[in-house]
Amino acid sequence: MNIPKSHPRFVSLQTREKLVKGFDNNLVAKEGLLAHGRGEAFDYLIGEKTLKSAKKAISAAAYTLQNAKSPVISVNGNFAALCAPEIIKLSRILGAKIEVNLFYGPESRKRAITKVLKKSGAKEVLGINPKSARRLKGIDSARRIVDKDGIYSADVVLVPLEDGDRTLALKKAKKKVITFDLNPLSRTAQTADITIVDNTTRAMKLLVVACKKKKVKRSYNNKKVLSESISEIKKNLQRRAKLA
Ligand code: PTJ
Repeated sequence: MNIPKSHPRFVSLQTREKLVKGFDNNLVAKEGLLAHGRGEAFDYLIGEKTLKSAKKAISAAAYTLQNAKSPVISVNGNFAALCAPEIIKLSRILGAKIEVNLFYGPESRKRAITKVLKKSGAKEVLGINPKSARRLKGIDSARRIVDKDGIYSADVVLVPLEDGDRTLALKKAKKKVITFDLNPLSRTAQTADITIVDNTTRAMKLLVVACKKKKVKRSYNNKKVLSESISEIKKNLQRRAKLA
């Protein structure tokens, strides 16, 4: 296909390739490929660009992360395959810990993800040492195992491509949850404190830039921003349908 490199479709195809490569290299779960497919469909509806509402959420996320005492970036297979350099940059800017936490959790995949993060420059990656493992209440999946020095004691957790159960469990454990989810209606999107309705590939870059700047506190209401994102998607679709 002859698509210009700057075209969103080209970027989307490149992203798909990264996921497939991540699967071949034991970073991404089979289910992670399915999750990506769902994400692609929502990204298409969004128009494959960052919405105004997502920019508001990114700004609020930056303020919250900058003011956190013990921020943790939780990493799963898809996030590692797509955003390893940005994860490292963000952790350095914020002094945030990085923890591997998987839904489908064979230890070999955790080790492969840790290796990629270290290759990208991470000094320390939590989530692989059984001695510091603790259980988070209210979760049945492998995600319940967290590190005592990481997610277990964090006040703010950045979680990509989540499952609703863990977001709820983290909130019950009195942690602030910031998530990326292209689906504004997902349980995670609706439960998190701050939901960035955008592709991690675009939003992580913007979050890194935002966290470098001194942020001022602004009032933020996640439900309101989520409903703004739904209105923006609706308008986008109406505009595109008229053009067709
Ligand atoms: O932890 P792992 O590596 O074992 O894998 C966990 C997966 C990703 C399989 C697990 O979290 C999962 O099943 O996720 P779900 O329930 O399918 O939810 C994924 C959500 O993320 C969906 O709402 C997708 O629309 C959205 N999504 C997919 N890709 C992206 C995304 N959101 C932002 N950026 C993306 N690149």
